[in-house]
Amino acid sequence: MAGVSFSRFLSAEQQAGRVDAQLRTLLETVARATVAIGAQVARGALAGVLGEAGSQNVQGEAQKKLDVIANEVFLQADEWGGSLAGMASEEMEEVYPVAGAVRGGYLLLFDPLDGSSNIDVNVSVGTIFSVLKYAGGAPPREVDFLQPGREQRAAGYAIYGPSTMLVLTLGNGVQGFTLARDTGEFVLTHPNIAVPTTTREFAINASNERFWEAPVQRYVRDLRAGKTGPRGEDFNMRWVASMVADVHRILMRGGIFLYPMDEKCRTRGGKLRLLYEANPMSMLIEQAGGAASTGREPILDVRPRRLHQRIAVVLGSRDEVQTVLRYHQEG
Ligand code: P6P
Repeated sequence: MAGVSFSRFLSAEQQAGRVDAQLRTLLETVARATVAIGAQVARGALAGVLGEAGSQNVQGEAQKKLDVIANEVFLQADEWGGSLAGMASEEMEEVYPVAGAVRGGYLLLFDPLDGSSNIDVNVSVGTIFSVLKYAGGAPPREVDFLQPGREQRAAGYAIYGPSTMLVLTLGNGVQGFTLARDTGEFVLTHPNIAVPTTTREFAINASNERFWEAPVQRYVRDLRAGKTGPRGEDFNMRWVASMVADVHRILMRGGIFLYPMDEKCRTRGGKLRLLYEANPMSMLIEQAGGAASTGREPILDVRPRRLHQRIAVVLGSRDEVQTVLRYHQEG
């Protein structure tokens, strides 16, 4: 019911048997961590935290100071809640087993600050998270995190935009919460989000066109041809270069997002990371009635081989994703 607090929502989900006490505690801790990260992001240059941290992450990308701060906030917030056995992050090469004897039954994977290259220019960024089950007794190893996306117990993101929102799925639809800054509480404002089945809006980094595979080149060429082309309709384009912002727009009004395989990123397996970007976003999109594919198979069915594995992503309005798959089948 719109208007209820995040805690009240989780209490109802626990009573309905969709979350247990450990997962509820974990999600409440994650929500609090995103409020803290959002507060740092909102301070921008005033906090002296913009710019480069002078270090690189496991991807070889320059870390922004806020990347590092956001990662620390998540680690500290979630380590002692008693729900986790371990964590993994875009910003950490190895998995992070939770210290201490009290290990919980879940694994938390996250991109603490997705789209961080946008921070210095004050464009929306976000935090993406994914929750997997862990039944082992020993400290978890990388192999314990390598579960197909369909195994996720929860997935979501926070978007730090004009408002801060938390969007979450527990496998029973998608719910959107807006941060009430006066109370610091997330309030249910977008219950049961549904992605429109069709769209006239696509999101892709068009500067990579010459590197795309032929089916994607043909697909985007036909979109750009508009009414005079084979689609017979005009299309609009958006590219925020912040996956959270582009996916949030699609959840709100439909659309298709593509970061396809291209010759530039082929040797790395793609641009976006499977475990803590593509999988959580794909679960959200599927739970909202959309589709998410590598271009050849559902993303959530991919069996991960490495922690920081990358993958091609085509997700959004169901009918439009099916159209892209048809272009791939035509070769
Ligand atoms: P490009 C941000 O770095 C990110 O991982 C996603 O959030 C975003 O969709 C993509 O990369 C942007 O990539 O090549 O357009 O800068």
